[in-house]
Amino acid sequence: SAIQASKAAVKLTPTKEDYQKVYNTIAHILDEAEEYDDGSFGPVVVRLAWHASGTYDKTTGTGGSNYATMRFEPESLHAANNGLHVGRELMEKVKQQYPWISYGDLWTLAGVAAIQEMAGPKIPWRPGRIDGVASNVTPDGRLPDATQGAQHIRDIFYRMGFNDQEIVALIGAHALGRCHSDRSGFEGPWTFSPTTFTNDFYKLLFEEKWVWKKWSGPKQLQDKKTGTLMMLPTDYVLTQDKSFKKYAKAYADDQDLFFKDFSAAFAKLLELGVPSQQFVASEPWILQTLEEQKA
Ligand code: HIF
Repeated sequence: SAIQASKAAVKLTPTKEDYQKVYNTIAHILDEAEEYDDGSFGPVVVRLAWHASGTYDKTTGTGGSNYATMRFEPESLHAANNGLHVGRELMEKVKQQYPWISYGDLWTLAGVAAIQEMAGPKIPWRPGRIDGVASNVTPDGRLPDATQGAQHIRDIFYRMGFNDQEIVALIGAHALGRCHSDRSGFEGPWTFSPTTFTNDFYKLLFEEKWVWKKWSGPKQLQDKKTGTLMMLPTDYVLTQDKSFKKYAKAYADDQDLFFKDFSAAFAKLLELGVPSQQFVASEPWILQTLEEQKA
């Protein structure tokens, strides 16, 4: 009928339910990893969401998740982004199914889905990012260098607008995933359960004895007991710097506190660089896990 035809022509604003559908599609894809790494694309997608957001500079208001500039060279080729083509290509499949979503919304939503599906805390999220152009790419050097110390971590994360407590809460995400010698040069996972979100990163940091790995690769630490786990110099600094250590110990002792603080800090990270008037909802949404939707 004419009414149906005109309805089809109207471009409706996607609803929370539409984004929940995208979340669900992403969640299923994360699980289709089989032989890849530890059997999940979750960790690499969390890293994609973070690297898309962590270029933010509060002084100039540039960078952040708004324009999804990692789609363009040279940002896609920045050494810090090595290996993230894996996440970007996975998300391309989702984009084909939901062409109306912006890349910035898609990548950040994927980070949320990955954390929630890997048993992490709920991450409040809302859409509104728009696709930018190649001239919006950020300069190299805005993402952290894992070989450095506390001063560098502060320089990088204060530039984004985070404080010491938020920095330490964020770094607990290294409970997930692993380093790849062909991407960053570093090698190995931080925890024994790299596809489950836990506070094990902090527990291991304090409970294990960490020694420098003897190898030709970049300086990293390994646990003395098994030699199978790793810490980056920037991770180990959380046990050395007085202010960082206080928070890291609190998160080692209290998983609920870590989940609460991580959720707030990661939600903040994902919104960096997005003008508030662009968001379609005044408050971020809580999307449901696949498991919750079964009930
Ligand atoms: Fe990472 N991070 N990150 N990171 N990161 C790597 C991998 C992951 C830093 C360095 C590295 C955060 C902060 C910092 C994840 C998530 C987050 C790797 C290995 C390096 C070198 C890449 C590879 O070889 O594949 C540094 C220096 C950071 C500042 C201290 C965030 C807090 C922890 C912001 C964050 O969320 C995840 C997940 C991975 C695992 C990726 C994978 O493919 O498994």
